[in-house]
Amino acid sequence: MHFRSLRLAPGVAALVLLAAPALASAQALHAWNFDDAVGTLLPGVANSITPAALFATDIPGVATNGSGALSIQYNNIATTAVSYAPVGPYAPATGIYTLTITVAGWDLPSGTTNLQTVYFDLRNAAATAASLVTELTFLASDAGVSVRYRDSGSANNNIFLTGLPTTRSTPFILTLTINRNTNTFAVSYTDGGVTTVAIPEKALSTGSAGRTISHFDLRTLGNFTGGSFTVDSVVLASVPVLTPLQTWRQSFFQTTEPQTEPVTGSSADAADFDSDGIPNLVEYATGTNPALPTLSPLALGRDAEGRLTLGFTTIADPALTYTVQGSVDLIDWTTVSSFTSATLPAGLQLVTDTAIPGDGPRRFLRLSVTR
Ligand SMILES: [Ca+2]
Ligand SMILES: [Ca+2]
Repeated sequence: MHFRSLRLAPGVAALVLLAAPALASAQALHAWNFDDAVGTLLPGVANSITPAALFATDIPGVATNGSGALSIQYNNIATTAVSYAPVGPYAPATGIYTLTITVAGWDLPSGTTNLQTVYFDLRNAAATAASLVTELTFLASDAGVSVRYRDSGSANNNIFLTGLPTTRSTPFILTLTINRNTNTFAVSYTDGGVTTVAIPEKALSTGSAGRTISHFDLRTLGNFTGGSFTVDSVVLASVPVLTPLQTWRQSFFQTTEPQTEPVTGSSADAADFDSDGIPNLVEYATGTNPALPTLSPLALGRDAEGRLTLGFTTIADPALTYTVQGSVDLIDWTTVSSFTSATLPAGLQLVTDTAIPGDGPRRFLRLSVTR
């Protein structure tokens, strides 16, 4: 723990008390890494692999990590009975997850009579069309390749991203983010180093809400010949849900975790990055900018009886405890008031000292913020 005192005005000081945090980091749940240099070519040969074949066992040169299974189809799954291998003990009823698919390229023959598609989808255990949670489709047509997003088994929810060439040999990275806390999803893609949000956060269909994602499937729909689809990797990962403080720290310091040693590290709670005398955690707790010199967040005053008052703004983060303490010698401190946003709604607070005037020649108040 570190202590840091801040003198704001005669008789007033602010203090921040720090505790070491223990926070989770991002975790890859399942990763299918294709171990050849350019990715695994999925040749456009009609029905070359039997339905429900697994990458790990049926396609040479493909490796998988983790206990999950990736199912691949080459023929029309819509008319074929398929048994899916489960993606391990994976039941994301809550939390945020990303599915990142790195495609090395493709060569999908266009045609209007038999549209060529490659599907990525996440399904629940039942693996029925109505249980689709999300679905991403590369669709080859005369107009080029589209990426189609669908959040249910219904074709009515299609949203198309058009303009991709029918043939390409440069990486295309597609990321699907599923937020099970809010039952929403979003899609972005990275092409040539530029990331574009294709679908901002959008509600999952009612047919998928509350369902368990337990299967991942990559397949082509329609037997195309003379083309190919090349995949580098498929990674399913959980994304930690940031606390309000982590979100704040990320926005100002590009990191979710505080630097702990030395205490002067720019993102440390007790650090004063902008040298305005206010520690970062106090800047956060009182709503000021830690990267811009700020006037004191504390306003000292007196009430009608002559007691000291301390005014300051609090934020709605229940993890914070605000404590006002008083002292006559800056050595021994007693608590005047202690509260959280659960006991006192966020906003302007005015704390009145418990000491009566005339107790001594000097009186100090300070604000302590802990988390
Ligand atoms: Ca500061
Ligand atoms: Ca500041």
